[in-house]
Amino acid sequence: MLSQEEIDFYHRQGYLRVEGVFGPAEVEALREELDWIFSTWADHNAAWQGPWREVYMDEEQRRQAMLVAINDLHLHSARWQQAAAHPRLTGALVELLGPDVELHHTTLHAKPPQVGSPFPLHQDNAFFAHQTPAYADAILHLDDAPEEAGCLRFMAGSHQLGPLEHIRGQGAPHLPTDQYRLADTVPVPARSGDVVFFNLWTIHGSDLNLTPHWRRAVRLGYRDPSNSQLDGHALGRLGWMVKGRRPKLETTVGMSR
Ligand SMILES: O=C(O)CCC(=O)C(=O)O
Repeated sequence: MLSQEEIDFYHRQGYLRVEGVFGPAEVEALREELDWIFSTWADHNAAWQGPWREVYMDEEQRRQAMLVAINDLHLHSARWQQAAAHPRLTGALVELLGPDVELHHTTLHAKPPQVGSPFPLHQDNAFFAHQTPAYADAILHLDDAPEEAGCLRFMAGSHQLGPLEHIRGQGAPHLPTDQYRLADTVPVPARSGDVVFFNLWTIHGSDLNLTPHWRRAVRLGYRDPSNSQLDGHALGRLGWMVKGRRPKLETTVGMSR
């Protein structure tokens, strides 16, 4: 699925965009299902809060910024559960993580036209900490995401810093804005059907969606099943094996009973 060059790039830079993992008809079917999720389960008032907003947006933008989000859409929709086991997606994950791959969570982040909210720089480890970096997030794009639409942005190679202290208790966990600046990140524009993979420890964020179009993306988090979770979302929950087998470990054996 991936070339050796792509695998090396992921390990060196901490992220990787893979084009056309999902075909146009597959994307269209998932978009239709998202319409239903939008009108039934999704939170339409999910923009991240915190003092970082003063740095990322002017006053008018702060008043208008919006995000539609929901965690674990694969637990609400069979079509999304099937998407999480897509052969090209899981084929790439085996090459990044090894033969055994467990789905940990899914999350929708939909930025509405013109007012789609930014994300402050952070590591996802601050939201679901694990013992090792053997964890890859895969962001599936349902719409084209050029730079002006608030595409993902990464601090290249930052996963090598390991887990960092985040500012907590003031909205969403985030890194100090004076030390970690969006201007120092690499934008990774993508097309619908592309998947951007990144390491749990890679620093990332994104800017406002200023285009007249939605920027809908779903994050699917996968781990080596022997990588124990320490804290955060879905702690204590066994995930679905999308490739290989779960090793019998002290830490997970009790969770199966
Ligand atoms: O969707 C985005 O623009 C950023 C998402 C993000 O930061 C994340 O999924 O951790």
